[in-house]
Amino acid sequence: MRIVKYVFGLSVALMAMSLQSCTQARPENKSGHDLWLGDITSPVFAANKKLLDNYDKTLGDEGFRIKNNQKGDAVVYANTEAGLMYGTYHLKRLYDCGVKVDDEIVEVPAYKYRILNHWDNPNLTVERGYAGKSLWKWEELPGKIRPEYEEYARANASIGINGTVLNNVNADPCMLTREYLEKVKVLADIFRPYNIKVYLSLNFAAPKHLANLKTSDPLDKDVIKWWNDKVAEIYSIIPDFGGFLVKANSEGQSGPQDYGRTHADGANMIADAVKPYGGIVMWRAFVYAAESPDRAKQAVEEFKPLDGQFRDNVIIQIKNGPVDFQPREPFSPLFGQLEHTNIMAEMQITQEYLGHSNHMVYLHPMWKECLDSDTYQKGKGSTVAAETLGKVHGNTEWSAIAGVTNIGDSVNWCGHQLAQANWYAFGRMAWNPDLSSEQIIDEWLMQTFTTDRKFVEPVAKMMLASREACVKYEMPLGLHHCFSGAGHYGPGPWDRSSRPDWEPAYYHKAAADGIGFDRTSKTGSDAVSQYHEPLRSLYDNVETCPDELILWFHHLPWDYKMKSGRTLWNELCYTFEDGIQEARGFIGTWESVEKYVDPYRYGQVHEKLIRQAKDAIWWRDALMLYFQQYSKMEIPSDCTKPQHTLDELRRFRLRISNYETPALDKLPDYTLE
Ligand code: GCW
Repeated sequence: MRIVKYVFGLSVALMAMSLQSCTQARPENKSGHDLWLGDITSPVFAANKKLLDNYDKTLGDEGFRIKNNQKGDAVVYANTEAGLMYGTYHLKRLYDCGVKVDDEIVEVPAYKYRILNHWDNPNLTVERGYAGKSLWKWEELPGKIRPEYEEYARANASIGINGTVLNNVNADPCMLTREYLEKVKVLADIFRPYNIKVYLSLNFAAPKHLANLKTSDPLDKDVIKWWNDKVAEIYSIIPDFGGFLVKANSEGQSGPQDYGRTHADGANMIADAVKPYGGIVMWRAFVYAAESPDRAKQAVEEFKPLDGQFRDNVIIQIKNGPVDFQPREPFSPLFGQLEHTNIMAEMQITQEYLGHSNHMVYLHPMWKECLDSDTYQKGKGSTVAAETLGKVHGNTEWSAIAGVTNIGDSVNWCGHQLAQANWYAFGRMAWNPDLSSEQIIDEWLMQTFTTDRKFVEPVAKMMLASREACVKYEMPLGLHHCFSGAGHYGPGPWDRSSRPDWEPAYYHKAAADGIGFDRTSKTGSDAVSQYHEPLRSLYDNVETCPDELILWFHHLPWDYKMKSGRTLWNELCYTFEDGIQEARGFIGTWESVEKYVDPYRYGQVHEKLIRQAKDAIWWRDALMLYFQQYSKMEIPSDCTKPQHTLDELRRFRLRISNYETPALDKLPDYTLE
């Protein structure tokens, strides 16, 4: 049995119910469109909604205007039903947050394509999924329809998401079979009234797998025909199908390079097939080869030479950082390297490297840091946001942003009671990348818990500090990818793997002479040169490189003197210590607001915050005791004492797959006394 589920607060769930009742009784208006009325029982939704008689260009197809009428009631105006829906949700949000409509409000979404990526498999596992199993019960579809499908659509609509990729980028070819397309159709039909389009990840070798063709070469005429026919079939079943997401020639996935072709050849073949139907192809830039000396450089090396060769309905989907969703990365330099190619950012909402659903980490500050970063491609102001919005090269009609979801079938949707904030924040950011982290978390807390400032202020402060705390206890000073290979949960700086670039030592490079990845121009991999000036020099010079990325770009001796005057070794120890203390502090903050939260949610969060603080010490113990073998230096006596020896930690085995988060009682023993 499922207990009460909160989607961005019970209030939105209630809103969702009202939406359903009103969509069932939509009268026709004279323009021939359906008129979306909203909930007639709630005072705020007694407000009028009005489709505009003449198309208002400033609002476009999804924007809205809210104005008070003479009686002082708010009225939502839009060109489309989607606009009315977004406007009504906005009004609801204002109402829930106690904001009165005085002046006219005009809202238009920034990104055209605001898309969730599910890494869900047909067998119901979710790659890097920490909230139970997949929401999509493929074996029950198309016959049985779960209420969650529509709840999901409403929650997304309330934050402006307008597309969803249903399956994992490590794509099972079966998703393109008629059998599965009939299942996908059911979801597409449920999502359509909420202005959400369905997309699929495709397996590039599908022609071989599904039709026994001898090849999947994108220039082969039978292969091209197969894709054209397949796409025609898809659109005959789902007329507004959005298009495809593709992971090709990456981590064992097939791709055009298997046949001596380029990413452009592959992407264009699919793009040509979907073009007549208005579909798009999101082609991922997450590619790297095991033998490369610096994985961080590879996306630029592969995609820059292809600039200008992609069809206009191809969008290159770039992870925020050049390596892989680490708690802090510099922005991917590819955002500033293409001129004639559409690009979009891929953020990770699921916390693969940020403590899964055991840790409370509010991610908006991390994404905003990326979007606000200046690439300097066309001088100052060429931010990642401006690049991906198409403002730098004038290709705004292809602006897009993707978030790898943290949604599963767990009762609270995201595994941690506070992790819905990240789903919410992603949607709000895709709608308006200028919104501050403060505003978004405030909104979410007020709608989800209470508007009482005695609750909202301390909890917002805690959540706003959480990402930086996680950086401090998992990757101080830019030290990246020290994760255990077991599910990327917890530390494993000593771990070995089948590929060098899957081993932490490839990244930390700890040795007697120091630590860090030398990416400088003179002695290192020269990854700095993929950044435009003034960043190139800023990162290249150890004196000017910001502390938080110093070990990302430099290999430094253990006794290197930091800007603080401390040795590098001590700076690492004290940064960890700050992370540990901050994580401990979160427990106290949460305890101080106990009376504002129901016992069920209070208890769940409390238990996890305790584990988070313990994990922070575990991270410090593992990394610093391991590095101590090389540095031969002592952990300062005013830092938290290690609770395990290096040997004990090395012997500890976490047995989890890539589809789950560890149970709290399966983690190493730690005490917070
Ligand atoms: O971060 C890595 C993950 C893989 C993932 C891959 C990708 C879906 O460890 O699980 O595969 O990135 O983004 O393709």
